[in-house]
Amino acid sequence: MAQVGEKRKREDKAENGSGDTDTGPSVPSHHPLSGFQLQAVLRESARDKTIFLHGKVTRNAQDAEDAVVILERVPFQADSVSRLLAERPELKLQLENDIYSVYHLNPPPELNEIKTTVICPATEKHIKKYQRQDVCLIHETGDDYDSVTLPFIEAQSLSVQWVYNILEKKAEADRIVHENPDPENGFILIPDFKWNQKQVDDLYLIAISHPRGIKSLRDLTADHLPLLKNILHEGQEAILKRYGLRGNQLRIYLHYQPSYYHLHVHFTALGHDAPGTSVERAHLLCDVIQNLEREPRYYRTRTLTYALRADEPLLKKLKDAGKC
Ligand code: DD3
Repeated sequence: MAQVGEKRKREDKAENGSGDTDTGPSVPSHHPLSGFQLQAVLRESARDKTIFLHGKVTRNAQDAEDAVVILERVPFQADSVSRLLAERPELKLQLENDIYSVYHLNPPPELNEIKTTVICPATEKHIKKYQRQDVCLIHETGDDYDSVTLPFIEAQSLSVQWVYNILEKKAEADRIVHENPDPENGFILIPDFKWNQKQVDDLYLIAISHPRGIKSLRDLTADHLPLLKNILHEGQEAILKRYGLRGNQLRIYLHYQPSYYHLHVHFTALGHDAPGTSVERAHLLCDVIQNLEREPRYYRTRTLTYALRADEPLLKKLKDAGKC
């Protein structure tokens, strides 16, 4: 498995925005999972080797906060596993039959990493997001967007503070892979949270646009072509330079609906089945550019199809308005 040839700087940031009052030494307030108590298993997947947990944590002595904790086994790296095997690791035999045998191998700690994502304090929305749910397909016309979806998005006023922190270099500044600083046609390319950056097989970066106020694919017009082309071409070039993957080894796309309403483009390794690449959600950037070149208001007017979870408030709004 190919590895990322970059030395990664340690991130020693305590980006603890909330509730960090001094409550004395009784509860260690520095550990992000202090006093973790499981509330519920939100979802698990044996295939993906992930589990999503809802828990309570007590980062300060007074009150327990809701947290979502995501645990994920990380991919293997050829060189570290080949070193391990060459060192004659202890193998516990499970079964033997003809030329076949199966063992338990307990790896050393450095090969036993569990990627741990913590969202704390987590809102009811975060907790719901990771619960399994029925989904329902929506065909949203341009008018549906104007009359239902847009007012809904605006009423929600979802925070994209973390995006602004990246754009203003207040967070993750040392992780930036490429920046075009132009306020109108520029962007920042940065590894997505979902990627541990240790192997390019599951490479996942996002390009975040410098201009603010472009909420999603729906807002794009021919005016944004220079920005989109910069993202496509400079993004490919930067990834080739840093990670050695060519443009034809990358899946470059936007989501509709996106999970946050600030224009961003996903770059994932073509060989990796990244989440969110289904036909009802992903729109290839090269197609988006072509469509806008042919029809400047293409995404303002066309019907966009996407799936919503049965419990999503937007689905209820669309149903109430008789749109599905
Ligand atoms: C998010 C969508 C948002 C849980 C999780 C992620 N890449 C991020 C904050 C910083 C980031 C991302 C929401 C939030 Cl795990 C809930 O994503 C982020 N920084 N996707 C990077 N580099």
